[in-house]
Formats: sequence, C-alpha cells, structure tokens
Amino acid sequence: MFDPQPLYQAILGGQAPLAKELTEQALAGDADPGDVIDRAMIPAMDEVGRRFEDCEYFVPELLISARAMKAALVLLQPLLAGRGVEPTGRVAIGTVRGDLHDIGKGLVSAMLEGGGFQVTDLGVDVPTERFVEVVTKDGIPIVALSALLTTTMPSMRSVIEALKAAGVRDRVRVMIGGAPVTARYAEDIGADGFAPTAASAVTLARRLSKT
Ligand code: B1M
Repeated sequence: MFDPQPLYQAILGGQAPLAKELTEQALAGDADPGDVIDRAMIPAMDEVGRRFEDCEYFVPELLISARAMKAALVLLQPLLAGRGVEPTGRVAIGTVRGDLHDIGKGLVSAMLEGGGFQVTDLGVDVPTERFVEVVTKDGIPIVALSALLTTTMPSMRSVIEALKAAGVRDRVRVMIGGAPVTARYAEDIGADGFAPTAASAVTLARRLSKT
C-alpha cells in the first residue's frame, strides 16, 4: 500500500535524490502512477505554494521543490504516456508567453500521450506567434494553453486573437488550463474549453477532436 507521506515530505524539503528513490520504491511496490501524483506530488506542490504565499518559503525553495518534483515525475511520465491506445489526434501544448511554470503542462502532455494523442510540446514562455504557426504551418487541430500566473492569463486571450487575425480560428480548437484559470475565463476569451486537471484535459481533447 502506497504511503504518500515520505514522498510528500521529500518534495516539500526539496530533496530530489530522495524523491526519486521513493518514487522508484513506490513503483516497484506496484503503486499506481496517478495515485503517486495525486496523493503525494500535487499536495506537496500545493503546500509549497501555500508556504510561499505566507512568506515561509521564497523563490529558492520553490525552485528546489520543483526540482524534486520533476526528478520524481520523470519516472512517471513514460508510464502515463505508455498507456496509449489508438492514435486519437494531434495536440500542440505550451505554457503561454511570460510564464515559466512547466510541471502541470508536462503532466497534461504526458496524459494526452497516454490518451493516444500525438503531442507537440512547445515548452514554456511560448510566443503567441508560435501557437499560430503550429496551426498554419503544421495543421495541428488542437492547441492547449497553460498559465499559472494571473498576470500571464491575458496571453491566452492574445493567442486566440492572433489566431483570428491570421484567419485560422475556425481551423483549431483551443483548450486552456492551469491553477488560476476557470471555465468562466475560457468563455470570456472565446476558448473552446477549460480543463482543471491533466486527466480532464484528455476527456476535453477527445471531445474537441470530434467537433
Ligand atoms: Co510560481 N507561482 N512563481 N514558481 N509557483 C505559483 C503559481 C503561485 C500560485 C505561488 C503562490 O503565490 N501561492 C504564484 C502565482 C500567483 C498568482 O499569479 N496569483 C507564483 C508566483 C508569484 C511566481 C513568481 C512570480 C515568483 C517570483 O519570482 N516572485 C515566479 C514567476 C516566474 C514566471 O513564470 N515568469 C514564479 C516562479 C516559480 C518557479 C520557477 C520557482 C517554480 C516553477 C518551476 C517549474 O515549473 N519548472 C514555481 C512553482 C513551483 C510554483 C508552485 C509552488 C507550484 C506549481 C506547480 O508545479 N504545481 C505554484 C503554487 C501552486 O500552484 N500551488 C506557484 C503542480 C502542478 C502539477 O500543478 O501547474 O496547477 P499545475 O497543473 C495542474 C492543473 O492546473 C492542470 O493540470 C495540472 C495537473 O492536474 N493544468 C492544465 C495545468 N496546465 C494545464 C493546461 C491544460 C489543462 C490543464 O490545457 C488545456
């Protein structure tokens, strides 16, 4: 039975080698990768965020906890992606301009691959024009935008406006997500859908690929 506490504490303490070792042990003990993420990793990053907000942690602590999370996540991503079924469609994903957060985006990307999508990961701080380019040049039919900062959410609107200006808005479905993003915001900016979690992003992408 997977005990999330040691891994939770290792990420909170920014202990990357320990986080990696505990994840290896969990997987060797047949823990479900989704369970490891949902019960240890995401709660740890939420607690890191809370401590940052309360000035108990500062940027260096955010960074070392993120490094510990990523060290563990690297072991899980292939397992999430390896659940693949029939190819379902193509998605380009990126964290919008001005935003460097990539852990959630990486999880969504791995889950989409696991759901059978061919994923083009554009990285972080992605220029608006790059999203337009994958639609116009590569013909990718779904674009997924991630933002973790309230100050970068407007970059999502910019992408949609740029797609309209390029005359390709009707060729692409735009889905958005990230901690501060809401369904209401998606509606406001004219996105085609919002997914609060990596798992729900797969369901949404499946729905959008049929419309
Ligand atoms: Co930053 N940061 N950070 N940070 N950071 C937050 C987001 C913050 C909420 C912390 C806080 O104050 N409590 C706060 C934002 C406040 C706000 O905007 N209102 C914040 C801040 C302020 C900042 C800086 C400005 C700090 C500074 O420099 N003073 C700075 C900005 C840098 C920049 O981007 N330009 C900054 C920097 C950083 C680090 C680089 C140090 C590091 C990121 C490292 C990395 O990603 N490689 C970092 C971290 C680690 C965090 C927290 C603690 C954790 C984020 C995370 O990885 N969560 C975060 C607090 C928090 O979120 N609790 C915080 C785990 C991850 C699995 O969840 O990304 O939400 P998340 O993804 C979820 C869903 O949202 C969804 O699926 C995922 C899995 O279920 N999802 C999607 C995500 N994208 C999706 C796309 C989709 C669908 C679903 O497409 C359709």
